[in-house]
Amino acid sequence: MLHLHYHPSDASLMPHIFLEELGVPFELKWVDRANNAQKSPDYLKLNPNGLVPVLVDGDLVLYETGAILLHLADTHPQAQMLPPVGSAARAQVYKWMFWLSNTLHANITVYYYSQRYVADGNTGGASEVKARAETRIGLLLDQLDQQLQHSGGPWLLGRDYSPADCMAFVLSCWTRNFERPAHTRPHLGPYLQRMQARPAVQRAATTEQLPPSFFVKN
Ligand SMILES: N[C@@H](CCC(=O)N[C@@H](CS)C(=O)NCC(=O)O)C(=O)O
Repeated sequence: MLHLHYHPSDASLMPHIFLEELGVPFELKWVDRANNAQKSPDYLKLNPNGLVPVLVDGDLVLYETGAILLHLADTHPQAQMLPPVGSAARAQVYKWMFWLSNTLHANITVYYYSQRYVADGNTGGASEVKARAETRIGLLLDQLDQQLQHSGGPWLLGRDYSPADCMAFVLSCWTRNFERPAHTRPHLGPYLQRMQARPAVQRAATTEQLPPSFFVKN
């Protein structure tokens, strides 16, 4: 049985949606972030970074959302969630998954944890870091919007849904309270609606008890 250590609406939502897409049995293990359980000695044995998510697949303990998604796609080849190994299409999925992880997600982390990038108590500095992160993320969302225009949709890479879609969707939802959220862009808006309508997304959202305000501006 697969176990996903998760916290509602966090990065763990990406593999949670993907597990629902695959339709395989799995068990969720709630990480009590309010009590900093992600930094507890037991959790740090699973992920020394103290971050959600972690996937446990038998003897394999895996952290990093992108790696978890790729592992799940690899171990469920019948679902055909990735193009053939060595193909240009597969390389494009890798490119977007890395970009989503190390560029878009990394910048969103700066936005949400801006106080970590300044000295303790420097609230003015933290606000400045947050504002600059929002500007930078805005440019990245423009890039994502252009990719959707270029691919022609309905999914990020075009006709075929891939794990990159779970990442693009959740990261975009996290910008819902920005001055210019992802969903206000011409191609991202309809794409996010298509994603939200997928039964797998609906099931994960119900399980995690996500309010409608998770998806669009409050
Ligand atoms: N690079 C990691 C980032 C995961 C991450 O940032 N998780 C956040 C939740 S969205 C977290 O666990 N934060 C807890 C903390 O910073 O203490 C991944 O992709 O899995």
